[in-house]
Amino acid sequence: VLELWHEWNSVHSFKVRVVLAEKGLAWRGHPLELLRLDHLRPEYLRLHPSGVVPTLVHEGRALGESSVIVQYLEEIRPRPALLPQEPYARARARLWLKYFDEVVHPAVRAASFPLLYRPYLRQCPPQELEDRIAAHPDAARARAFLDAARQPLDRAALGAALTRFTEIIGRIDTALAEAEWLGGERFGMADAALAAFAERVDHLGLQLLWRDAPRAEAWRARILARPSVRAAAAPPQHRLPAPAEELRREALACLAAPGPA
Ligand SMILES: N[C@@H](CCC(=O)N[C@@H](CS)C(=O)NCC(=O)O)C(=O)O
Repeated sequence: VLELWHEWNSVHSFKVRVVLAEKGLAWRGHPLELLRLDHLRPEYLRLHPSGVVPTLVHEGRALGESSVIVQYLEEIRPRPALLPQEPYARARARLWLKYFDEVVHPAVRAASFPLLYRPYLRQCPPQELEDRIAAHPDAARARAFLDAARQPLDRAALGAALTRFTEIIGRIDTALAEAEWLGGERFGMADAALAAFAERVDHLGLQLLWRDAPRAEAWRARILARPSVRAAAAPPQHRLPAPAEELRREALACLAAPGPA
């Protein structure tokens, strides 16, 4: 049986849940709450020493890195295929996975800390947060939690993240001039990864970012209606509250404000 240590509100976990659903694979979930810092408990750090989610365990063996996990799933369950057969098309699908990990995720993180996590982290007893975060193997990641709790909203950083969102949407739109899906003629791994981005943009209440990109906007509607993507979404009891209207407006104002010279 496949077991997945994941967080319902994590985009990397989302990507893996979409692929599991596309392939009709049964899995047993071990949900962690990142804001409670469940991922820093010793039992999880033994499984994934970097202290990030997700981790897949198959036949007693643990595997981290969401893009490696989804390609592993492709190999153990080749049908339906989510990677094209033709080598160049296959390489391009892998480039989308890399783009998601290296470009999309940092932007999602930079927007999610102020808009989704900060309201919760600001309410944590400061000493408790500090004690728990001390176990984080990555000092920069630990700092992001502490800064979100203590520092004023960094408008320039939020504006930069949302500018990056519009660039990502632009890139999706350009790619869709060639085919209906990022994966080509059929839904594929690239779509599964970017579905997590589309879902997060909605969660943040920033749907209007798609409005100048009609092909991407149509893809967003198709992808969010897809059964595997719906199955991957957090059940209401696990879904973090969306940003309050005032905060959402502030975020859009950060996007509109000119960046530093
Ligand atoms: N490259 C890793 C990154 C995983 C990652 O950053 N996961 C986030 C959630 S989307 C996480 O665990 N964050 C916890 C933290 O920053 O402390 C992968 O693709 O699995």
